Amino acid sequence: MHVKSPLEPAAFSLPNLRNPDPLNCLLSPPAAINTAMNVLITGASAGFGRAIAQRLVKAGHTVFATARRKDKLDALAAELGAKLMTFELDVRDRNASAALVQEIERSHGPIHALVNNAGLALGLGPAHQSSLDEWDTMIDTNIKGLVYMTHAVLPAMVERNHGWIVNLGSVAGTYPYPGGNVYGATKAFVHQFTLNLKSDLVGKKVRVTSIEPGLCGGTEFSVTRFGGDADKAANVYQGTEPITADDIAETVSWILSLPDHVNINTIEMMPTCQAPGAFAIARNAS
Ligand code: NDP
Ligand code: 8X3
Repeated sequence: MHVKSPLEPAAFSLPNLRNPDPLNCLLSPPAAINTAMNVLITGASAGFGRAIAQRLVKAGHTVFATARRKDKLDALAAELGAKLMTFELDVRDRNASAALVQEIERSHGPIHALVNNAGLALGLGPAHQSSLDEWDTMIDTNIKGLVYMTHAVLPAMVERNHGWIVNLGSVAGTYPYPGGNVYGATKAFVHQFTLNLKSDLVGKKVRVTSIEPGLCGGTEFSVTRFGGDADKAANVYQGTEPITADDIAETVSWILSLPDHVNINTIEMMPTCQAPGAFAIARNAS
């Protein structure tokens, strides 16, 4: 069953991907989207979340943009118009997360897709010199916030037998690097939680994906990681051509355009200038 938003008429037709008409394929826009949907994005005030919101509104979807900084969300709403609705939300607040999902579904109809994007890294020091408060914040945001939002939307998606949950993981969840300690571990959780959801959802038309990018520039990620030190953050990208937020937005848009029988479990993406590193070996260590 394909569910349409109660707000919108079908703005796009579902492409016939099983028996494509070759001429039609050539003439169709490359990013044909299913019918217009309601999409909730966490962390939409900056970076990936903001770009995803822009991309999906342009594709005809209605976006519920959430984050803590209401002024940034308001600026995005001024740019994108009535298809973007803004809601102040700290995903670490379990009750607020559940209440917001209920309120949106009551007043605007089903949430067809959730993009669990809100997240952060704090610090790049070795574990034995790290701040426990920063570890708590990463765990509370990247793991618990994502779990709260997922728990809030999932039962209704299963009931409707339709939906998407798109999680922002990271290559840091697969490949260890010095200073990645808790940040990388939170993203390993995102990877495994996504796959475990897939197991529970087998046979359902509720799709779950973990997008796991590497070096991405042009967002606030590194500025946040380095406590607001913009110069230190800029050094991370010196001489590189990183992935951009628009690349991530395009990927999310593609995932949401796929027919009901297709689930993308995991997407790992790196810029061409990046690759996983070699094992570290300390020689003559005391
Ligand atoms: P940004 O720092 O640019 O944006 C992070 C977003 O998360 C902001 O909108 C911020 O909004 C929001 N956020 C942070 N904490 C909370 C919270 N407690 N409640 C609600 N929203 C919150 O980062 P990116 O866009 O680069 O990263 C987005 C996601 O992608 C993160 O999960 C990150 O770990 C992941 N990622 C990033 C990579 C990169 O290199 N940039 C690579 C791989 C993964 P506000 O402060 O207004 O609440
Ligand atoms: C962000 C990518 O390599 O800084 O998740 O951890 S990395």
